[in-house]
This record gives sequence, structure tokens and C-alpha cells, in this order.
Amino acid sequence: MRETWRWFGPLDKISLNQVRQTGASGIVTALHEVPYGDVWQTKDIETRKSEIECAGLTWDVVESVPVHESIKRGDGNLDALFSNYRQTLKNLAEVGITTICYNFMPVLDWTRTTLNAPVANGGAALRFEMAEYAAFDIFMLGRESDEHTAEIIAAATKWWESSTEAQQEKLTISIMSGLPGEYKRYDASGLADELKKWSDFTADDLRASLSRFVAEIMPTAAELGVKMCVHPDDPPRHLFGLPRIFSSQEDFDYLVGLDPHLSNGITLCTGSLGANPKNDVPAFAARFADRIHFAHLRNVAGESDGSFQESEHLDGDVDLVAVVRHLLDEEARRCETSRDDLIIPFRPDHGHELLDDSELDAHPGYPLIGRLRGLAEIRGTIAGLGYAGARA
Ligand code: CS2
Ligand code: MN
Repeated sequence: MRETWRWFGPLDKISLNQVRQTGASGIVTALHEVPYGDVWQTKDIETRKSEIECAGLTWDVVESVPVHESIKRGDGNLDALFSNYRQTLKNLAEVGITTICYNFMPVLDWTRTTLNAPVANGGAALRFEMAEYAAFDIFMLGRESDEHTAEIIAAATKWWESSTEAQQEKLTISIMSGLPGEYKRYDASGLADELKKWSDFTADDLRASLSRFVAEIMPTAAELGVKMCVHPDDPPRHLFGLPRIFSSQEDFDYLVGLDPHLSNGITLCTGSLGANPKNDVPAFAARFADRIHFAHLRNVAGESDGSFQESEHLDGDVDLVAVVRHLLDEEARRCETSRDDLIIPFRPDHGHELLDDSELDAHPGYPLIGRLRGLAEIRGTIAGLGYAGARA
């Protein structure tokens, strides 16, 4: 397995030199400055690639080549958008970058209600509190739905009635923090307006858009030797009435059914999938092993009302050691079958805010020291499993 690190480009508060000190050797990044739907020009890709290489690292994975909202909606000038997407893949492949992560979540990306929930050791974690999510939904978006149970509505009402304006503002900022880079942050009423446009849009509609995306993009990816890998929904559930279609094993079976070629692959994000206790993440890793082109390794601790908090990498609901074992076994199988993509890149995904992390003010969820710790723990896990025939 190859240790990688997500770096948000020249605007990232964490420098490539700092990344080197984490021990990671690969970079996961994107041309975040290119507007969604535009072609990534070869010269821009080359410039970013050489910047990474000058720091002694390699650009291993693109996360993400964003899927334009019109593609998810299935409206607008789709022919041009698909053609641009294919051209971007060609330009990336031409400079040797062939592992491409994407996701298919409409409007919102990863979603939390708190960016700095206290952890017993003094650090802080990202958290999804069901009552606060419902309070935002009911009282701040004013959305009518039968989504919430009576118990959650009662807890949400209690939160809402005792909350200050500052707390409501903080909740809004937390919920918007996962939004893709290009989007200007919505306020609550801006998001409510956007959601209205999607109110009749169903999971089946989104699946129809996915099916067209797969038909338009995967044959080109296969031809170019590009490994596409879709990131699961985070959290793995519909949000504010928006459908999500990458939340369960069945969802990924559907994707594979659309095109069984291995170019139509998966990003295994243990923390995203693990936020639904029904997902058996090691079993998921084993089932889809041959098309896992990229792994996000992190952990979550779930609660009975559907709330969850990001936990230490080796201490949560997901048996990360079992997951790593499946990935190492897969690499061994790839070796036997002479596949040319023997090594699975992984990153520690998110991390807790620890020690001096808050001073650096990095991207929420992407602190330096917290991720360094997660990476080191996973490195130890890999080394441990590699010794003494533990994998036999
Ligand atoms: C993160 C995301 O939510 C997560 O697990 O890894 O930032 C993820 O990278 C994007 O949602 C999609 O790639
Ligand atoms: Mn992830």
C-alpha cells in the first residue's frame, strides 16, 4: 500500500515540505481553481505535477475531477460537459496520472454539524449530531418532511429553543464546510433555495444520471487505462431531502452492474461507509477488492440516534485492521495475476485536531498533526500485518 496525503494545492496551509515529514510519498490533489465543467489543461496539470515532484513527492491520485451539478441533475448542455470530462481524463493520462476519484453527491459534499467536538484527550473531532441536523432542517431551512422521528424532533426543538444566534451561525458554517471548493458557501436561506430546485428529484433520477455518466465516461477511461473511483456518500444517507446513491453495498453493486470493467472502480472510504452500522466495511472491502483503486482510512463511532463522531483511526466501529488485511491480500492477488496496478494508494482521510493543529488553521478535517498520527497508526498496522505470516 502506498501512503498518500491530501493536499489542497498552493493555498493549502500545509506545505509540501511539511507533507514530506509525515512520511507520505504520494500526493492526492486536484486543480481546485479550475471552474467545474471546464477542461483541465495539460500545461496546468504539468505545472502542478512538477511542483509536487520538486518537493520530492509524486502526484498519485486526483481527488476529484468534479462531476458538474448539471450532470447529476441530467439537464443543461450535457454533451459539452461529458466531452470536457473525457478531455480532462485524456490530459491527465497523457502526463501519467491515471487514478481519478469523484463523487456523485448532489449539492452537498461531506456534512457535519460540528467541526470541533471535544475529545477526552483534549483534541477535537468532526461530529454529526442528529438533533442539530434536524434543528437546521426544520427551523433554519424550514423544510417540510416526514424524515425525523418524534424523539429527534423533540431534541431538535430543545436545541433550537436554547440556541444563541452565534450557535446557529456556527452550525451553518459547519454544515457548509464540506462543500466542494468551487462553491461559494451558502447561508441557510441560500441552501433552502437551492434545495427547492431539487425537491422533486428522486434517487431513481440520480441513478439515471449516473447511468448516463458511466456510459459516457467509463469506455474512455478503460481505453486510457484510467482508474475511476467513486467516493461513498458522507454520511451514507439522504440529506435534507437530497437523494444519495452511494451509501450501501447494494448501491455499489448497481454501479458495477452498469459497467463491470475494472476502470469503473471505487474509493473505499471506511469512515463514510462506517457511519451506517448496517454497512459491514471489511466485508465491503473483500467484496469489491479488485476494483478498489484508492482507500480513505479513518474511523467513526456511531450512537443510537444516528449521530456519529470521527474517532481515532484504530478505535471506532470499523475494524480497520481487518480492512487493511483485505487490501494487502488484494495486492498479493494482483501480483499473482500480473495486474499492472499492484499497489493501492491510501490516505488517512480526516484526523483529529491535536496539539498545535488549531494554530495552523488548516482545512476543517484536514489538520497536520492529527492526520500524521492517523497515518502513523495505519503504517504500523500495515507493517504488523506484513510480519510473521500474519496475512496467511
Ligand atoms: C472525505 C471527503 O468525506 C470524506 O470522507 O474524504 O472530503 C471526500 O474526499 C470527498 O467527499 C469526495 O472525494
Ligand atoms: Mn473519504
